[in-house]
Amino acid sequence: MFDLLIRGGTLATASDVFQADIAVKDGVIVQIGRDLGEARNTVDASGRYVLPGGIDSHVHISQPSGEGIVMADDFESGTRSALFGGNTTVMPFCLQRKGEGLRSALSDYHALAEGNCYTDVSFHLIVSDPSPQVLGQELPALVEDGYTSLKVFMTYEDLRLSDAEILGVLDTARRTGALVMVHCENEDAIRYLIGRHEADGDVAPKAHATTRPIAAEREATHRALSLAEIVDVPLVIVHVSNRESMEEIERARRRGRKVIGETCPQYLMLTAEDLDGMDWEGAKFVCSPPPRDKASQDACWDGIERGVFDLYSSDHCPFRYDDPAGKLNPKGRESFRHIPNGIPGVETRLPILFSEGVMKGRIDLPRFVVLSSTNHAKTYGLYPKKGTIAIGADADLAIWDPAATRTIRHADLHDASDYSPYEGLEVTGWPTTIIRGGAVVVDDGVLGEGARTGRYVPRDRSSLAGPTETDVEQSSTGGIR
Ligand code: DUC
Ligand code: ZN
Ligand code: ZN
Repeated sequence: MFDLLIRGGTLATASDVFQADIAVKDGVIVQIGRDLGEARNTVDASGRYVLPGGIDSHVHISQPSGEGIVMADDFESGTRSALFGGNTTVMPFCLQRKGEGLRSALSDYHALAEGNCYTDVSFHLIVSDPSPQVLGQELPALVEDGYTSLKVFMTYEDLRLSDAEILGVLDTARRTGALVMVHCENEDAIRYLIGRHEADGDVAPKAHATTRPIAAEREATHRALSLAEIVDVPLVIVHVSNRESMEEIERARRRGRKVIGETCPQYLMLTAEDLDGMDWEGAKFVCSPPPRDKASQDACWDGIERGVFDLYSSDHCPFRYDDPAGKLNPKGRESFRHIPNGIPGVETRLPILFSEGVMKGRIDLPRFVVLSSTNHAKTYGLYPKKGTIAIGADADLAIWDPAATRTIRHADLHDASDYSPYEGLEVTGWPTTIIRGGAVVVDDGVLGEGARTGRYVPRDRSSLAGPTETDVEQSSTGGIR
């Protein structure tokens, strides 16, 4: 007797689309085929797609922000929103504050997550203070413990690392097998431009985009890739917004570098014009790097289609708009410089890619699976336990109704922000039933009892980590095969 049977659906993996039933026992897929037998519970998936549960490997939840600023989502609301958007695992960032150790940051972060998650969760680290103690002792021990990825920033006064510090982090990554993600924007150039705009009294939200030009992102991308080449480690370039940065990634790959590229819905769907809203409404779209123009959108779609991008993540980083602790904080009303950076999107990430990508014929279903789940698992050491439909894999599944049409309204979403950047967007296709660890946690749009039982998942080292000599196979475009 199985615990669960999912009958009659069309399954899709990173490589195949086929009709089959799935049998689940003890949270794991145990059979895939026809006439599998009896189960305690059955889900009828006929007329729907059964896909690996989405993995969003780039989200921010309960992250300490500027003074007086509070992130809209905690683990409860953030993972609930993720779940309704077709995700069964999310990977938020645990931020190390300057002077703080990584272990103490992690123990605080675990305490926030414990008992509050609707999806499984696993944590990246943000290293802001790479002291000898952190690089020599803490980080190597934490990689052993399953914290196998970390992010560094080239921008933000309180987070940015110098090139020398980044080299130190990369060197530790090479020794330990950690995978490094980089936020690529040139802080000094941005500071210079902010100063110029403020001197001219040009302080509305739109100036956020003009003070963070493509050249600042492209230069930092080139520099980060060069530093990784000097140390000989792979690199994840996160939230890429434009063609010039994509070209840096492709050039590095042609030099034999292992580079993983990520883009996000905002670079496919928004432009800098959205920051130009009346009454400071443009603040709703302030994120970094900023959305660019139509040509950059087209370039990012091209990168999705051609494999320049291996990962498509939300970069969910939610702040409420009409809130003194959010976008309209007292200083944020005075200058773009004080508007917290980030936008919500964990629930709309996959419906947008499904509708704009699959339904509009830009990508096929296997590529959707690759971008939404499989490559996240492969990149960050969760594969093949997660990210695919296979015997022995966790029964983490999203059942999509390809005929469901919706107009995105924040009122229908499940996060704790007070707006969606995609309000009014019409989409076709929605994940209606979600199975996590073999439990039906969303049943035809209704949250199941006991759904808040997501677990923390320690991770293996990425199969992509380590020096280039121990190369894994990359596709013709240099991405993950
Ligand atoms: N970088 C992110 O990855 N998310 C939000 C803000 C930022 O700068
Ligand atoms: Zn970033
Ligand atoms: Zn982010």
